[in-house]
Amino acid sequence: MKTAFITGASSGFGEATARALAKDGFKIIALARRKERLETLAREFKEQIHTIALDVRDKEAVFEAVENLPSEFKAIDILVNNAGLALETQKFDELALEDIETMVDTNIRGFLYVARAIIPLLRKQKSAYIFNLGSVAGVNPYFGGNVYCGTKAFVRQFSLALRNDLRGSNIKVTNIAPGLCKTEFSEVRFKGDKKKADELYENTKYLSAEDIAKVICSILTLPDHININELELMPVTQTWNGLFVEKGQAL
Ligand code: NDP
Ligand code: 8X3
Repeated sequence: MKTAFITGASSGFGEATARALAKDGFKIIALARRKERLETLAREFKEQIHTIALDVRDKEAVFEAVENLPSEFKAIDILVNNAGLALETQKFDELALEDIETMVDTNIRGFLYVARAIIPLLRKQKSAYIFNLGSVAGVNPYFGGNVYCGTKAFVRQFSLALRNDLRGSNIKVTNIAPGLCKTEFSEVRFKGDKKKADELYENTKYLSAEDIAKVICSILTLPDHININELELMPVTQTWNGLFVEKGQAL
């Protein structure tokens, strides 16, 4: 039985991927801060799931949890490094310092702590897989995206560069870069303003968390010699906005 370590497993992509892989017979290590949410998963999948309630920004806690994994969960085949968030859509110079720090500390530092703690375990396997959750925001610099776009550009470039370091190891790495997808993401971004979050998804078709889980599961069925470096996906309703030109600006 293979084992997947999934961060952000209490909601959205992480939870959907945990469910999909558990249904496919994987053992799951499900990590997030909200213990109650993880316990719901654990009740459903019983001994197939080990839960870890912690904040990925807590370096010591991340390394300690990985060090103290139960022996039956120590052989990790798949890492889904997914926990992350965006906060607000203000201009960078209006953004609260605390929000800037939370995004950088979660999407970059916490993400790296998890990768650094898990990769030595993946190296012990005959073959293994890392899925990093990037975003279309990593290549599309949209208005109000500033720090979030930067963190996802980091995830993208790190994912590609990591492939070099893992040369010869049979560990694959894919940067998954989704577009508009309805999860808790926008509610978190707008700090609980559900109305504002829902407006984004009104009268259009968006991706679902289950769509992302399907993409991850289908990549896992590909022949061993194929590495998908990056996979960008959007709903068919979403396209790019083009470059912006300011009219009437005095120069
Ligand atoms: P959700 O808000 O639904 O899920 C985010 C998950 O991350 C939750 O399980 C949350 O759990 C966890 N998380 C957040 N901060 C921390 C932390 N400090 N420590 C541990 N866990 C944390 O969002 P999505 O599922 O949509 O997002 C998952 C990833 O995909 C993110 O990296 C996001 O940036 C990215 N993404 C999302 C898109 C979208 O449109 N939804 C599109 C492209 C990329 P808890 O609060 O319990 O800790
Ligand atoms: C989430 C998608 O376009 O809101 O990464 O940044 S977007």
